[in-house]
Amino acid sequence: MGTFTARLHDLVAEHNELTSAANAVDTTWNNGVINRYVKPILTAEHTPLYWRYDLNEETNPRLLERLGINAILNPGAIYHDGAYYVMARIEGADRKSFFGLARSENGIDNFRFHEKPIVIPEVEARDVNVYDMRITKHEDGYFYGVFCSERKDTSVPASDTSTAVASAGIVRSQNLIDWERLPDLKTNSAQQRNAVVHPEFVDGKYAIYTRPQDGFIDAGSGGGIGWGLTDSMENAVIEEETLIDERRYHTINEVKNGQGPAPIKTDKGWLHLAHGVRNTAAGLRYVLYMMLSDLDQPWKITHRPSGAFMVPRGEECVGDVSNVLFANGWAVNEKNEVFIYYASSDTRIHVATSDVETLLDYVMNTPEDPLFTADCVSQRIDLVEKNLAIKDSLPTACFA
Ligand code: M1P
Repeated sequence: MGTFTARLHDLVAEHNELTSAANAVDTTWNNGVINRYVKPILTAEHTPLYWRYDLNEETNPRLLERLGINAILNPGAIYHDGAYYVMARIEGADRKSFFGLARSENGIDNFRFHEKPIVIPEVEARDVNVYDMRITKHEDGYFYGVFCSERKDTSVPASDTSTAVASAGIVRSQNLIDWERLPDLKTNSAQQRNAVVHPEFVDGKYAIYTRPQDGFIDAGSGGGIGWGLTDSMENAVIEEETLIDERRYHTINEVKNGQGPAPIKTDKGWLHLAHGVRNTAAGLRYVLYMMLSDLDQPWKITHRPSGAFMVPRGEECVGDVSNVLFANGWAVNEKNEVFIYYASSDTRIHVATSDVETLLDYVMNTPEDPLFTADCVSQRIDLVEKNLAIKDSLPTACFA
């Protein structure tokens, strides 16, 4: 077998084995709220070979990879027509990200990409980079995709080649594949990332979760998760942004936070997933947290369980940007099972599963962070004392 044929055979066999492998619940860890899974659902190596290699022996006799993929992360997600879709952020070796739509029948493995990367039409100010799409199925009938469009900041001296401006780019679609570009979201904030369309009209207007940020992209100077209304998505303008979830000193979102996917509607309120960031000696640490907001007034948070809902674990702790969990997509099926698609350390995508009832129990019955260590101790002692009061009815080993 010649070099080309032998290499092609091996590449295809390895790729096929990877993309067809079954996933399974990780039985080494269980907190009762979610199941984690043994394997990531998507890695850079899962992307189609024909997106990376020139498969023509005449032009690529050594079968070298031409356009490498560095990482796959931060997917938007949706359950649609009986299947699970993720709109993955795929980062090429050139550092630019693009979107790829992958579909799975069961939501936990065997994700297959649509034939080509998704084309995001440009607006006049060209996007230098696009990433982190949130997909919302809106009651107006469209799927909206809101993503970060990053451009060079032209107000800084030419010698500054890294300062960027982030805007919320908006697209809409009826089939998740063909997207119509709408003008970027306009707000009074200098920067806008982590924007998400709320699934229903509020007072006859479109509602958008935002992250007001005044400083430059790395400054982390935003105040928290915001909310605003716009008359139209064809020219989305938010005149007034209100903070609905402020950052607080010595919490998991002390440095910054951002709304994850569009919230899930339940009979108890809107379930929210978000990320919170704090600083450590090893750099920023990104974790996930949840909240519940009022059914009729989604901007009013009614429950804030203390601390993190999910933190990086094991191999999730290490990657291109270590110590990061980020989730901007989840999917709910007819059985109210919830599939949380999260990325670890800006490198790979995983799934965690739960269901609406369990998440509501977690959100409504986990106490809030009392913000002072003495109060945290009292909170824990209350729990201990309640358990000690029923000690005789439980196995002795519970109190070891
Ligand atoms: O590197 C971690 C994350 O950093 C940014 O998140 P945020 O918008 O909250 O600052 C984004 O670049 C995100 O894509 C990335 O995962």
